[in-house]
Amino acid sequence: MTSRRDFLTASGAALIGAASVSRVQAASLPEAISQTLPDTLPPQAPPNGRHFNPVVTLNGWSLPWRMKNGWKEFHLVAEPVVREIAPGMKANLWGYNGQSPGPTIEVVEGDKVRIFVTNKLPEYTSVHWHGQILPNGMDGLSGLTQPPILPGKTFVYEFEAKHAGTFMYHPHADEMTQMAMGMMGFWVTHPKDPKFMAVDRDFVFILNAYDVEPGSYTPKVNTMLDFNLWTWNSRAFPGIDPLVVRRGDRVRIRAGNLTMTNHPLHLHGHRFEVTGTDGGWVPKSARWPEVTTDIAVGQMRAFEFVAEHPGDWVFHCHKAHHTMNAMGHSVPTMIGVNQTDIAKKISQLVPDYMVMGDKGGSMGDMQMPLPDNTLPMMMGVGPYGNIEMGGMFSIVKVREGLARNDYKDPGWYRQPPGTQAYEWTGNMPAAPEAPPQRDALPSAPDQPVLNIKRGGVHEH
Ligand SMILES: [Cu+2]
Repeated sequence: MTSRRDFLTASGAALIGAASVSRVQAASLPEAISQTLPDTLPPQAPPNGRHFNPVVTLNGWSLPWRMKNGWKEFHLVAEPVVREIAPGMKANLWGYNGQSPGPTIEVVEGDKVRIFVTNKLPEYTSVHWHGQILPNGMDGLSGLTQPPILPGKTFVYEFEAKHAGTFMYHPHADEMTQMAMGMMGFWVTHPKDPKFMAVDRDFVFILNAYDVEPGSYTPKVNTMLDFNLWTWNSRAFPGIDPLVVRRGDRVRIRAGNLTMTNHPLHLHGHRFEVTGTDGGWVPKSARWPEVTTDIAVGQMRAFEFVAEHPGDWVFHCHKAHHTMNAMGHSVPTMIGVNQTDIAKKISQLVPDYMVMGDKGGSMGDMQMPLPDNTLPMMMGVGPYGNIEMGGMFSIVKVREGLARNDYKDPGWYRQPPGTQAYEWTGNMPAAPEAPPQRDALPSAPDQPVLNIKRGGVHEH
């Protein structure tokens, strides 16, 4: 693994000699930096080019560049990677520069950007710069605007980053397979004026999803809707880092949706406003207060709030099955069903059979034998017990007096005395009873029992 710090030092040294190189030499490939850990790397001020306030990629990093004759040059390598989805589970994915998703690309409005894309996949690919206004031939549509990038080949994309905002990149070649395998990345074009839309903390992540059968390592690439791992930057809770902010900070969160369904992102304890959409910034007069914002397929959203209230505030997709990990959806509802007798009978046939959820779930407590390389459906342990969450779930940790660049997990919040829910230990009043029925209801005529099976097509 090459650390970003090492690279920046090395590229700084290389730049000293860069002024005198010829155009021919300038056409040499920039170093392809790789990162193999799923850690959130702290943001670093740009070493050259126009100044900007860098973003924080959740469980990810931003790609270093080199300046060459006024061009900002990046080198993406499309390749197979191993991504830890959460501690206890790894997946064989495809991505860029050692990771899925690939590194975030950060440029400034007006930058001339040159991206070298080397294909180390076993099949052709291309890169589409989702949301950018650019020349048609740079749009990355394999077969339409360019030939495919064959295995072993390198293509060059060149365009000006015309508009500040939130973008993504992903292949437009064998798209269903390549996106199901994790090929995608975030792109932020910062405003020319670093004071415009300035925030104290700016977090970015991609909403993505996988279908990895429990016990296996490679996603199924023909799945259309029935995914079983709902992830942010190819991480599932508790593998997603917390969003650590200082009380009083103005915080921006940007998310882009490359799954096949929408995600209503919900934040506890604060009201926010959507400040950026696919087409750019939302004027102040057109914003409204929210605690949930839905992000449709293919969309990017930026939203902002002032972190006024200290605490551990949950931030998650509000689709309940998107805050669960694999194996969640073939389980029947068994609330109120006494399964003791049936369990005895079934266990004669299936020795490992267990009773599930007759008191309403408690899946976080179930001691189920799991195959290797899978995550429990609901996990994460908090200061008061199981959190019983997975998937698209994290915690915004608002704390007093953090340093500007401090993103370290501060641990659990301690609620001040008198501000936490508590157990009632006084007397219970007698519950009122309904008066006895005077007339029994007329009995219904005999009718055939309809057995209507719910579902058919399930939306996920
Ligand atoms: Cu969701």
